[in-house]
Amino acid sequence: MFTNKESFKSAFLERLENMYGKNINETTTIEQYMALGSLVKEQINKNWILTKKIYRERGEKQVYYLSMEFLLGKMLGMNLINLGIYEVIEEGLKDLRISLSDLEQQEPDPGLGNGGLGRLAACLLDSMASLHLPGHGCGIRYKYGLFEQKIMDGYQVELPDYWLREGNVWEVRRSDKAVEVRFEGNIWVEKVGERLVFHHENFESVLAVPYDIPIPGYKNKTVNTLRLWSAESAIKDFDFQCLNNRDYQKIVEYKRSTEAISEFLYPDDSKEEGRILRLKQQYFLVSAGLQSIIRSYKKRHQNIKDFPNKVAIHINDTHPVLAIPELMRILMDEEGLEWDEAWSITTRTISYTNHTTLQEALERWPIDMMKRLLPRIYMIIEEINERFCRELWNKYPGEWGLIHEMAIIADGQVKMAHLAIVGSYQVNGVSKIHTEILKKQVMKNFYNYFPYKFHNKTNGITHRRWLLKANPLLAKLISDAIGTNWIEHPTDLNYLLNYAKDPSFQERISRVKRQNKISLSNYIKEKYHIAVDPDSIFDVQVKRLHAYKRQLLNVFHIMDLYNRLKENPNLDIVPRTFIFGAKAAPAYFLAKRIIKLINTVASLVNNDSTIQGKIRVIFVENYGVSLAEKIIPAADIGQQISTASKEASGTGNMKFMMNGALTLGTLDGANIEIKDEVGEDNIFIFGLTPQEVLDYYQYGGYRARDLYQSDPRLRKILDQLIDGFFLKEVVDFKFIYYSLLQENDEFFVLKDFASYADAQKRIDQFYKDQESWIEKSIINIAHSGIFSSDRTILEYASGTWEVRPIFIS
Ligand code: 26V
Repeated sequence: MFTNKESFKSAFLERLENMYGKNINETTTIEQYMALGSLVKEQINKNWILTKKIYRERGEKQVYYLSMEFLLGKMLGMNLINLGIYEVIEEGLKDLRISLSDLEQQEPDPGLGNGGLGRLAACLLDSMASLHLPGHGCGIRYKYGLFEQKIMDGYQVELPDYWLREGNVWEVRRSDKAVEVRFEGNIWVEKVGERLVFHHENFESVLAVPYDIPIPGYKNKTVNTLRLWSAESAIKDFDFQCLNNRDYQKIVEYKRSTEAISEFLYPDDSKEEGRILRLKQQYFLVSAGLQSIIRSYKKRHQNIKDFPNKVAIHINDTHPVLAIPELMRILMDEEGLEWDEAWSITTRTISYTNHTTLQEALERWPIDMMKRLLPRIYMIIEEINERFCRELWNKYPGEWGLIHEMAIIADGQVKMAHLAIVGSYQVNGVSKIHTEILKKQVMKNFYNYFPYKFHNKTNGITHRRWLLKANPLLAKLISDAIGTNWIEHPTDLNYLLNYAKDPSFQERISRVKRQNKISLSNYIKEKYHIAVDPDSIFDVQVKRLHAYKRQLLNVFHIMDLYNRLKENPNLDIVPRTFIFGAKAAPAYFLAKRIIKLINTVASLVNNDSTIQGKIRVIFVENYGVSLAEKIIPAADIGQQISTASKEASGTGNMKFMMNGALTLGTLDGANIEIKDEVGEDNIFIFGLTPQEVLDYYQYGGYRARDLYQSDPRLRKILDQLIDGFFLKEVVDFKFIYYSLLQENDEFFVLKDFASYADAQKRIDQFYKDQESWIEKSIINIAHSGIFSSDRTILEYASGTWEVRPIFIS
């Protein structure tokens, strides 16, 4: 380990020479990054090997977190922090006139996820390793992550994200651990004695090759593994030589189609029906993952019947739900167990977390597609369904309607959420309100039938990335005040309450925030050539673009503010900088029009000198983990303004509060729990309650048009969308206009507008009293510890997985 900068410097110089045959002066920044990465990786390797050895020898229970998405963020800085050598390396590099942060910038941000669900997976991995828990990730090594977003003429343009261009220093290809995954073909059944034996033939074989990434814990010796699978053809090179032309064509086609499986990440944009490749990806992940889990289990243990005591498998939403029939297949067809035994093992091994109640996001696959692609798996699902429906019939004789509603297979489709509930021992929601909505509404029939399966695990975020790493100035200030214990015990942040009213601490907090705002302003200036005022309120909404997240409400309020400033240039408001960051799924037309609207409003506002720079609107391109780390520490306000009942939890809300921003939010997801922690005076809540929203959906009674008619401010804004107000624009925003007035505003934007504008006004007033504002900010930081993913993981470890820490020494 590099205990001093001298030993690091000589190792670094030597590594540069060995890797590139160059002196340091001749190397490029990317080469320096690669060399540093490889050195750091080497440091991690020792404990990685040790951890694996100890896990093998002790034979204690292991957790596998199956997820189609892991939004890791850059790894160099975090790894250095976890190893406890960030400062030494920084100093050593400084001597060599290299900036560590420049090197950190070289690392591509692996965009292997869409948003909250993928980032949660990454936070949970960090917490498992930091809490000495034997928990591993299992995912797909997409060649292309979520698209890179460019804004051109105000529109989103999508470019491929080829994050592996320069290679990935953190991964190790493990060809020796490759497994075969089979698609299509047909099944024939043979009776051998009393047993039915299932034979799969004419299948298409795909090779799954794992790439392992080490996940080190914070200043401990635990190094867990994230295993990402890559799809390759199962053909060996020499086969090519003895082929005629026709076969050659076929092989090329086969190679192309297998490699396509791990080619790119699907954006969460709707209608997956017909998108056979996505289903292939799901089975690919699950089959490769389970084969490797079972292989490793068998190395450590003799008896397959003990499996649930030694292995917990968690599925991140329904995307990996085929783990249930796949485990059944392996246990029966390969391990020779009977159905009942296999079912008992499976349903004691697999647990599930739901991440959305949006109907359109609940996965369903056409029977035909599944049958053709996964014939044996489909047979097993059919059997699970039949047995489950029979059970239902016993409990609810004659209730056809109910049984039809609860069936796993119905209406020509396989309902993945139903399969997940039936085949797992636990179903988790991600915030209190979300779990209640699952129990009382979306999954109420299942809750009545399996009440003991439903639990809440409010999400969390790793405070090590989102505070210690992202906001070093604040982290230092906190440690100066209360010591460094909070890094391992985040609820210790509570001690900051003692300083909430302390003028000198307030002063320092405010200086840190200002410094972070200046850094972000510099970035914005450099990138967009727009000057923003660090003394203005930084009011931020960064997240995926979805109608239910209501970026529209935010932009309508900006239009209203602008209208009022035009009427009265002396309007007394604190200057505001509205910052947006959002990717829209490529096929999501409404979302893309909203991006265009934000950018159109931005250029109107930013170029109008008559409003004296009182408001600025910035849309940052290509929002992702790295930008979040820059933006969130600079925020005064974090907007969490989803239609109540729609956001399962939100995790951005937690990142903002932890960085001292106040939440402007609805009573939705984890906002409710944030409010309960900080108290009503330290958060800006507005809008309909979840119950009110649900009641409107159930009983009707909302007419958006009435609001358009009765509220002149709203009428003006809506008219501006279509009356040529945005002069230079060839587009109009009819589509948005109609979604609100013709389609009756599904997400209650107009309904919540007045209350939102009022909350914004309160923010303006409160901000003028800086002392009390900073006090509120400190109170938010002090209460954020409970939202660390350490707490979430401890709840999963004891309440779901029953797994204990293993100390590596
Ligand atoms: C998928 C789709 C696909 C169809 C169109 C609409 C739509 C909307 C959302 C999604 C994503 C569903 C899964 C997801 O990312 N959920 C997020 O999970 C986070 C971690 O639990 C949670 O904090 C967010 O509230 C939740 O939206």
